[in-house]
Amino acid sequence: MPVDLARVTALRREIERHNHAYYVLDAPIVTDAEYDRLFRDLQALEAEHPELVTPDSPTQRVGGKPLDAFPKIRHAVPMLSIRTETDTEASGARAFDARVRRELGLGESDPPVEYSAELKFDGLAISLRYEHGMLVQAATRGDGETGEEVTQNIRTVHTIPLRLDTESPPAVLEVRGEVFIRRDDFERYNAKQREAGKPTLVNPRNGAAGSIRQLDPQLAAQRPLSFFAYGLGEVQGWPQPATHSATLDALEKMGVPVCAERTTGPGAATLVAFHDDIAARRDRLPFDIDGVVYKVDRVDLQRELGFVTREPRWAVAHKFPAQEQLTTVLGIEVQVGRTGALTPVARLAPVFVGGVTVTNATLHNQDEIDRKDVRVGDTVIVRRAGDVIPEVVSVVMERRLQPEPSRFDILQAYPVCPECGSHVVRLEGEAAARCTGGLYCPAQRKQALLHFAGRRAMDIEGLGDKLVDQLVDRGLVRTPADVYGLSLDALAGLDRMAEKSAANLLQAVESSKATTLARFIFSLGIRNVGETTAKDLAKHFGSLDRLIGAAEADLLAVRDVGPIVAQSILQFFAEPHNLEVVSKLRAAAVHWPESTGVQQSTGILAGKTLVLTGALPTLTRDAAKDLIEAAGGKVAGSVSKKTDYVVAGEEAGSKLVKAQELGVAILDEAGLLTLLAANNNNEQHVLDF
Ligand code: 5U1
Repeated sequence: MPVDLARVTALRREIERHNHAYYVLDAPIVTDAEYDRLFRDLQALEAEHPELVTPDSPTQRVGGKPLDAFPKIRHAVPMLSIRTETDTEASGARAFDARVRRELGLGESDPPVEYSAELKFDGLAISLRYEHGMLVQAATRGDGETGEEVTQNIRTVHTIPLRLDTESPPAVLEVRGEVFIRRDDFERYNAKQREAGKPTLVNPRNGAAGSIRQLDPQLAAQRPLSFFAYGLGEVQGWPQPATHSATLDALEKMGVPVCAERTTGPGAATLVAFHDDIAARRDRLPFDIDGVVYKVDRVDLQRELGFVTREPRWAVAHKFPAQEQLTTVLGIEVQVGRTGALTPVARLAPVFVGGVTVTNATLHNQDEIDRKDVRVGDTVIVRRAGDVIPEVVSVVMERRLQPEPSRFDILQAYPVCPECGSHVVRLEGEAAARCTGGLYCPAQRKQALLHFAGRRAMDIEGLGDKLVDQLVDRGLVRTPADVYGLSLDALAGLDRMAEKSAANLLQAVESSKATTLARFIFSLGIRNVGETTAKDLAKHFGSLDRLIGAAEADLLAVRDVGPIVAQSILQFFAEPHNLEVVSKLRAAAVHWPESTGVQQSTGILAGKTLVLTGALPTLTRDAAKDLIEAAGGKVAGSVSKKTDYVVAGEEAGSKLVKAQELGVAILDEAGLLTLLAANNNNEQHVLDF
């Protein structure tokens, strides 16, 4: 063999081996860089010696020239369809077994029939023709007799071998199966398309079918298609195994992808168990299926059973309830969540999908409404998979009403919150429109109260979620201000509230009145204002009224406050309902020391960012954080180039490694305390928050 041919052949073998490991086994054995290098070497050699290019070369997977139309192909062996069992319950499997036994003339005392069970993939049926081991042709089913030749597109499917991996290939081997798109590939592809402002695929099934029917193979090559084999067409020169299951095993050995989710066993019990197992795991499978398929395993029995009108008597598709249906959008409303986000919900004409009647489907947010262009009156595809909330997948544009209904805009339809009448805003960079009445809105009540009472906020011990649920559900507390009006009598009627715990709670409520400005600001639950920002704001403004009266420019002057945080603060205090609650809290004697504020922290750690990792010998996380912040420093959650110090304790993990990589200064607890001692000697920064 000439040197170049030997090298080309060796490179192809190696690349195909890596393709199989990567695409079929999902277990790559070389790095992407190494794979790219091999691929480029092969491309270069083929460019130098065009006479060495063969159709089975991995370089031929990238897609050739666009076609005007697909040539028609007559299938040597018709591509049959499969009978569907209409009974979607497990009894459907028993009905199939009973039919098979009757048709084979088996009596009750005869042994059970051996069956093979596999998945019914939701894609496009394809026939692959291998001659002497080489993929020479691929065709769609068409009407079963005649299909369309889609060889170029099929070559771009990486999981389909261009050459069978066997020393003695059959003269002819037609492999039949399904081209489909995995869910993760589908999501990844759509995300990439969205980012590039390009069209997305509606769902994996349409995506697979549309890609194969694409006349431009270069476009098909960009679609993340997969393939599983489930049967044979014409075979010459190959002693086909005696059973269907052994046939699939043999195909798999030749490098043809066959789904691992398959089983073989005796009688209806095997089928029922498989059906139930797959039905329970359907939503966790990496690809969509629309049911399972049962087949008589022995090929001789299959022949004996034969066909009726293009459907074999030896196989049946046992479908699961459809996960997608068409319906109409009767209206679009919003639901206000615990954090104040307004989620648009489509009210739908009732439709049976995924095993239940669906009347609502989430539209997620304004961007999703715009992207799918959903309007009231539209016919839409609604999807319900497992326990996931039903969602509108896409609009059937051909059925849009005329004249066209107008676009739905959340802020226009809901300028104020439907729950509490507070203003609705959409912050820059946020997907959700939100109610600004955080302290007042019934939808946000429980969340707001829990946050308000939290340890790092007003620190009301005993006011946890169970108690908050009861207080809100019984109408005893509507806003955080109501907490200060609770009495022993009111608490006495609550579940699991002994007199002692009621008294303790009231004591905790009383103690919480004396707080700090930073805690109070944090307790308000202003969006994007965490504990550190609350401290920065308290330090900077010194008084609540100065914060409430601050203009955007004043807010932007505060350390680490950017336009988004500033907008959140402005919108919170612009809502009269919130001011009303703040005023009631003050009237209830919630108080804190105020000051004139400081423009710049002067502590020894002013402007420094520290990261804590591992367990410190004496200080808790919270205590260390308090000390650092009191010295003007900031505690961040992750290490970056901007980190000034990492304080590492025992069992410090990846943050310590990262600090070492980036050359960030590392302290232990003693080192931190030494730094802080220097701060304390430097008495100038007495802060009053
Ligand atoms: N898994 C599987 N899907 N599927 C579809 N097997 C299978 N067999 C089919 C079809 C249409 O047809 C044969 C029974 C002819």
